[in-house]
Amino acid sequence: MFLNGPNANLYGLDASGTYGADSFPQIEAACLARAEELGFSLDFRQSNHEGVLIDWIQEARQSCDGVLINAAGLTYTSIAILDALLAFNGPIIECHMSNIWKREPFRHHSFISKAATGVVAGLGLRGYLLGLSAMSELISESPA
Ligand code: DHK
Repeated sequence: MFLNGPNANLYGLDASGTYGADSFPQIEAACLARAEELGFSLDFRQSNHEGVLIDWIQEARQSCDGVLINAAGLTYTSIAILDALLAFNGPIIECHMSNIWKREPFRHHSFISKAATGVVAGLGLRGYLLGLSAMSELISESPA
């Protein structure tokens, strides 16, 4: 499962270019294509609502081998998302399109990193695709 948080649906529409030129549907299509190449099924979702993201992380406990998550602005505020991720038993990759440590200080501390197996940031869509490749390897290395 690949979860995207608030405002991720606006990627590509931001005049500053912080999140790259690709639109959210293009990012989704590229991720689904990469997952197909890697040979696993991908459930790619976006919500602007914290509780919905938490429900989806809980759902992943039953149905998914791994979780990739860009919690967007909730990265810096949501202990509830951290707790949901801590209850997930499998690899978790935290993704950010931008290099959050190069940005404003309030983006420098992620609450959810404590639950993450690894973090990819600053590489735009390329980072999402790298995250999928890493997830494929982590899942195949996990004990059955
Ligand atoms: C996305 C957001 O929407 C921001 O709130 C985060 C993250 C960074 C990203 O780089 O993908 O600060």
